Amino acid sequence: MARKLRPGGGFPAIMYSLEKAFQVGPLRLLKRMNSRNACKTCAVGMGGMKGGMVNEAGHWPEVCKKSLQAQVADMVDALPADYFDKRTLTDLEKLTPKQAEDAGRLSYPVVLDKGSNQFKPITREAALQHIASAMKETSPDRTAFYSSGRSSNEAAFLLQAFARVYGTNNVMNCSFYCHQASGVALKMAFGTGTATVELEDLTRCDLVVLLGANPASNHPRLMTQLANLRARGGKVIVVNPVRESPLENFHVPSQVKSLFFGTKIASTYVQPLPGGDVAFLVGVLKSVIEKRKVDHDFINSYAEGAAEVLEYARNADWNELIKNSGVDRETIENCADIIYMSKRTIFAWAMGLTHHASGVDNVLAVCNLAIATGNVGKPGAGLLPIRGHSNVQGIGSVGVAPALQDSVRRSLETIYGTKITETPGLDTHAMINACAKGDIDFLFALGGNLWGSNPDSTWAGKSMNKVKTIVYLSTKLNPGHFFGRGETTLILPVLARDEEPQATTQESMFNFIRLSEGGKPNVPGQMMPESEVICDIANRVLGKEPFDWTALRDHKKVREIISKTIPGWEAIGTIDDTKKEFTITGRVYHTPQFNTKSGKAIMHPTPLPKPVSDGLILMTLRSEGQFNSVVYDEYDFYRGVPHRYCILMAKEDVEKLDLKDGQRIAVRGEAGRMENIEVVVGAIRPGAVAMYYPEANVLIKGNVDSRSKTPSFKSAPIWIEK
Ligand SMILES: Nc1nc2c(c(=O)[nH]1)N[C@H]1C(S)=C(S)[C@@H](COP(=O)(O)OP(=O)(O)OC[C@H]3O[C@@H](n4cnc5c(=O)[nH]c(N)nc54)[C@H](O)[C@@H]3O)O[C@H]1N2
Ligand SMILES: Nc1nc2c(c(=O)[nH]1)N[C@H]1C(S)=C(S)[C@@H](COP(=O)(O)OP(=O)(O)OC[C@H]3O[C@@H](n4cnc5c(=O)[nH]c(N)nc54)[C@H](O)[C@@H]3O)O[C@H]1N2
Ligand SMILES: [Mo]
Repeated sequence: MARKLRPGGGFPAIMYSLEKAFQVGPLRLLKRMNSRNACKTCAVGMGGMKGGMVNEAGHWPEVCKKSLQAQVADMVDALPADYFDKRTLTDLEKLTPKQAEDAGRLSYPVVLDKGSNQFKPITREAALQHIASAMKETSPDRTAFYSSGRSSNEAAFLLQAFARVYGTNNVMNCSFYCHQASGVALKMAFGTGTATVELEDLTRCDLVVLLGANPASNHPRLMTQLANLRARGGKVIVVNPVRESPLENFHVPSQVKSLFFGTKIASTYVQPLPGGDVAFLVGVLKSVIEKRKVDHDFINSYAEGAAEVLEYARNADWNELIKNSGVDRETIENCADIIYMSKRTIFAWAMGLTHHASGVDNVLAVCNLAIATGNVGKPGAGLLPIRGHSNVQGIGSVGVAPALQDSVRRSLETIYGTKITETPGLDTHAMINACAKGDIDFLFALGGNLWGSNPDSTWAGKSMNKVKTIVYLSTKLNPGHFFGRGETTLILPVLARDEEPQATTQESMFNFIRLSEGGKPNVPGQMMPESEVICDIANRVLGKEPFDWTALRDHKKVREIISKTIPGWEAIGTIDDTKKEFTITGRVYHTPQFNTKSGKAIMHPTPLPKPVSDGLILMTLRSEGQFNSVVYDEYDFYRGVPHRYCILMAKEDVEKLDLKDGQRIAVRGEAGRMENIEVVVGAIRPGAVAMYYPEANVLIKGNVDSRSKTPSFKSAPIWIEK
């Protein structure tokens, strides 16, 4: 059966948006969409003080179906008051991610007591008291604090400051499972861990190299930028083992011609093996060297480490590069031609590069190529990690990470009148390992689905079950609340940031700080602002001396402290008066002056990774109908995959294994097995297969990159069993 692959965007996107609008009322939705709040979905950064449908360059209207989807999800009715009375824990464990999401908004606190099989409503006072007692009963090194990327900078700053004053550096965010490899590599190469370009640079470049990213589903606003680039005669090289049809042809809903006829996006489509990017990029560099097109003026003046990296690429064996990358020499050379002929190239990437044991090398190889071709440190060229959650970058910037910069540590010590421990904090994977060993008594999660984001779900669940008390601050239910439970588990309902009584701020992937003015709650209930919960607990645990935490319920005061503590964030201290959103200083490089000691960019050798399997390699991906572990629709519209329990395979592999399209099989991985999986023949290269995250996490072992500590979610060996 031939799959119906669809181009991206267009009328189906518009129809979907209308359908969503009628679920909650079009006027009510329009009002929310237009409110002055940063978009809740990805980190492209829409909204803020100019209104929800304006982008960072001031362009209106910027609407995206994902943004509508997330908005509608927060506007649905509250969970019924007797929801938990009617369901035991055993019943709740049977919910699919979609059923948990569809249950409604959390609007009252609940607790799962030790040994109980039933969540029960609890008063807010009792819940907060319970949390404070649990923290007082244990020692700080047996506690851990996690944040997802949807919360505000204010709540995130409070969380990490509280954890540190309490006495631990076990503070981490979802980044360890996301873009950590980008942060590590960019820091090694340029001295800062974020994008070197701003949104406007995408309007100035003539080539985008898009590696391991599926923006049609995950960052739809970027598709407009890519379509505009093609319209002005520029090129797009896509590097992706899956032929994502919207990356070939996209119908931009806000552009009439494109809406009807579509816009070609990829001018070149390269399909490497999963994990083959280092070899591909070294191959491109080798070809640039062989054609004598290295920008020697640039590297002589502005780079270090070039000799070794160029020597390594020059000596690399073509056959090995071809075999390791899975890309033929002609294609590699063709990409090299396009890149050195371009005047201004932006290299953009997402999880296809970071979710590997060689994640940091992947990103370093991108940096090397950008430096060798002089494509960084000037307008319209540079490096662009396409970030995940809408405020994941801000949450890291304000200190929700195990390691604090020395200057930040010293500022915190002065402000809070206490010495901050120097015991190194745990990364996310190490923290779950510590749970497995029984070393963690108290775990606090500001949003997210920590259980669902882990590799080896069975291990993650068993490990978390050993924790004495786990606290979730959440807006909606997800299976992580049930499988990622501790001996005692508390779920506190919180307001989404466009429902908050006070303004909050967010940071986009372009280092731009936005102000969100907040709003009214969508449903009646006991939801609290995240910052208020944190201040209340801090007050109960640490008392009023030497520092009064209740005073920090005022976000303006928190912003004042952030402005004095976090480098480059000075302007946030006056944003309430000026209303001026701003770009963090010292991050965007329009001149070749970098943040390293010498001021030069640094190239690093990138050895080829050992292939994980000579059989099938599994990548776990997002479908068109999900946001991370939250599933809105079971069907993956663009790829034509009917439901989430499928494995996408190349025709060649299906024939080789004597399988048939539509056949049900079992899939075995290093950590577990999944039964009754449907084979779907699709546009994926031979040797690579794809399944959906988070369900497929039951298959994968946590093989982490030694530098970023990120699990190899996109290169796991698997075996098919009939
Ligand atoms: N609607 C929506 N938006 C989202 C999210 C969402 O779930 N839904 N999630 C948000 C978050 S937190 C993140 S991090 C981003 C994720 O955004 P993406 O990174 O775009 O998402 P993924 O589906 O994980 O994978 C991206 C692509 O990488 C390719 N790929 C896999 N392995 C390799 C490889 O080895 N090499 C190369 N070159 N490509 C490979 C896959 O085929 C896939 O097309 O999106 C954010 N935005
Ligand atoms: N196999 C595999 N595993 C992966 C990935 C993969 O591609 N493959 N991707 C990884 C990546 S990139 C990431 S970022 C992680 C995601 O990890 P997380 O960020 O931890 O998970 P999410 O699924 O985004 O969290 C969803 C939950 O957040 C809560 N929530 C939503 N909005 C708010 C809010 O405003 N405030 C609060 N307090 N809570 C809110 C809701 O309860 C919702 O159910 O997963 C990682 N795991
Ligand atoms: Mo992410």
